[in-house]
Amino acid sequence: QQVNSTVTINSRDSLTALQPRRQSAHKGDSGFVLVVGGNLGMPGAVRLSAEASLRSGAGLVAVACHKHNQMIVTATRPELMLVSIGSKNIDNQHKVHKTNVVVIGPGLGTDTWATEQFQRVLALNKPMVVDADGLNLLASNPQYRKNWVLTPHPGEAARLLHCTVAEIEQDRFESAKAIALKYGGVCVLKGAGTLISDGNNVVINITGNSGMAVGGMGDVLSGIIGALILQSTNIFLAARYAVYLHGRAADIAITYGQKGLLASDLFPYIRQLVNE
Ligand code: NPW
Ligand code: AMP
Ligand code: MG
Repeated sequence: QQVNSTVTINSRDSLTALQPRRQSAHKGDSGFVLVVGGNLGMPGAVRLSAEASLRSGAGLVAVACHKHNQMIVTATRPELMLVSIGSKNIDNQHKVHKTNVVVIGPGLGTDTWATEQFQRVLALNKPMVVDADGLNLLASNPQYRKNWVLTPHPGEAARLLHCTVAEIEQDRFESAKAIALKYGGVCVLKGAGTLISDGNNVVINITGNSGMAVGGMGDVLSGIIGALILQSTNIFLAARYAVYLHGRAADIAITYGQKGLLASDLFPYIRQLVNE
């Protein structure tokens, strides 16, 4: 039964997921992603996610991170803006209000600052990608929404379903479905053969390789999904195409073999693929 309900992602999906950019387009047309995370010790996670959104075609990307990390994030990628959610500054409030999609979780941590960021993002009521520590916070305070994509690896999935990693891995199809049904939206259950489920359908991705088993790789995926939600009318399709593209970029990037691949090595290929 599981095999019958499984379909693979093929290149036709890509054509419907991405609209071509109009010749007269301006940056506002391509959409605005806000990436929230980057607690102390983890500026890289939010930096990788934010660049992934830019490289996937977002017109504007802003980061909300711990104030100690703000300089490193923008100094290493000056195209990124900084915002502070909840600040009373009018210009800042305007930027947060204009955001089309929020990615929350990369390097967020689970301390008081992180919890506050998470609550503020939920109150914005925007389409969201919830990854990493955003999922850990969600697991301890479960909520149901239709307009989010949750991107757990098996460890995070086990926290979301309050079970063991072995139980998740024993039936990944049912686990992906159960997360989407419990929390709403779309679940991307990561790992070799990532599964994407909207609670009814489960789709298996066929791209990617073990070179991706390296820190930062999931952070890049969250940014790609954020940008593709902007460019698609359907979060399920956006998630499927983002997972496909992420794995395909890694397949192209392993010219010298799987060991030693970096998450940031994917950026040129992500850009190539969104334009194909
Ligand atoms: P183990 O170790 O195998 O026993 P966590 P994280 C399990 C940020 N990062 N299959 C694993 O089990 C992230 O964004 C920052 C099975 C362990 O128990 C997060 O905010 C980076 N089990 C934060 O760090 C780069 C698996 O889950 C636990 C599994 C923590 O995220 C790195 C580990 O997961 C990172 O992205 C699998 N496939 N994968 C930066 N440069 O700033 C994991 N587990 O505790 O959620 O830790 O994923 O590293
Ligand atoms: P994270 O654990 O959040 O950093 O996410 C890791 C990313 O790399 C996910 O998109 C995984 O699906 C992918 N990944 C990790 N290991 C493999 C593997 N052996 N084969 C294919 N994809 C992998
Ligand atoms: Mg991760």
